[in-house]
Amino acid sequence: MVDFELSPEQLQVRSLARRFAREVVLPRAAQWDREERYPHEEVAAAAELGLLNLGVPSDLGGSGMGMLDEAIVAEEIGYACMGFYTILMASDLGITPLLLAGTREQRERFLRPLTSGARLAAFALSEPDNGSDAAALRTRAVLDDHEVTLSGSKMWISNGAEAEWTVVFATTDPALGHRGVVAVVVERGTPGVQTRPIHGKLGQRCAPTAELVFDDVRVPRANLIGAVGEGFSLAMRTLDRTRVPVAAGSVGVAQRALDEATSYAHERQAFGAPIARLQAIQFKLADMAIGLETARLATWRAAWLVDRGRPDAAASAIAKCYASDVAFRAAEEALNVHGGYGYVDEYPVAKLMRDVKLNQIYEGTNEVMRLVIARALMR
Ligand code: COS
Repeated sequence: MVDFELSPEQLQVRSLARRFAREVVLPRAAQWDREERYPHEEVAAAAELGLLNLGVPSDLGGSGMGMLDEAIVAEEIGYACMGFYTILMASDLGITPLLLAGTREQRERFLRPLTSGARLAAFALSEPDNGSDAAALRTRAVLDDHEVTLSGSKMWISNGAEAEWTVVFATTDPALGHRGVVAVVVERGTPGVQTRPIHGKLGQRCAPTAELVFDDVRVPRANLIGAVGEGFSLAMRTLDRTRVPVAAGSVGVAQRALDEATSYAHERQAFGAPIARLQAIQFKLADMAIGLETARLATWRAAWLVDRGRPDAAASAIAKCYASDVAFRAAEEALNVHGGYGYVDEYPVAKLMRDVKLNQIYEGTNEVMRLVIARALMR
């Protein structure tokens, strides 16, 4: 059965997230962007409302949201500020490997503490020399009976310096390819970990990004998540899920672009009337609406599959790729509707475009998404 009606609980979640996004996040987002400032107080406020670490199950003190619920929240937050979205949802990316493969003891130890206050997790897969070819990672993990020793470095890590702990993917032997990969939790403050903030990003400037350098970092073997050699498939299974909220955040940006463009088109006069009367503008708005509606459908379907226990790599990749392409195009068209005003900070559309560019790149580039989709077709 197909049902497009949200449940009363989902409508409640949406209205909570919408109010927070529009009253707290949206009015401050431009300033955070200008100052490249991490919004401590607002992240704490989101945590207070239960909008952080959405996937932590209720038996561990969390919200225990399903993927469609997460998508609903992600869309609302993405509407207000994609950088703020990344702070919140990169934490859900960090907790997902534990949800999938953590033992009861590991979940208690790492997930429960995240439910009090503004505590973040992070996920470290990419490296300075390895992004799309994730199986070629070079960070080394040497295992003995009691400890794992890590050396190497991880790049582009959202929340890397702020997180309470980070799931780090490393190899026990590069010659084993993906079969040598392990996933291990590294807590903040562990000796030998250096964090280097990355500055100068085009967009999402309130979301902190770091390089993490590991110099003979020793953690208990009890921090290994899942079996030795299964780290790569754990990373892939994680991303099959977390690409859905990326799609949803993109849908939020597409909706915002359409709203901003529509409102400006009514306000701006040219040739003796509001430009909203011009078919050239109307067609742009109509194309944005087509993209928005279809991207939301693809996103909700991918979320629905996750919630049914049937996460689908291709469905998530289609949603993430399509929604982020639609959102980038919508932001660009919103800028075109604004003309010269769209190109400066006075209106929010330039920031929408700068911010959403990253959605086409992170959690797997849209080229990798097409690879995932094509491989599913060839099977
Ligand atoms: N779920 C579970 N297992 C998966 C999987 C998935 N979605 N995708 C692949 N695997 C498993 C395969 O089954 C295979 O295991 P076996 O050999 O035991 O069968 C193994 O992983 C290797 O798969 P594959 O050969 O397809 O891997 P590739 O090295 O060709 O890499 C891509 C595949 C490119 C899709 C992968 O490297 C990728 O997703 N890269 C992008 C990484 C990314 O998103 N980075 C962003 C970091 S977070 S901001």
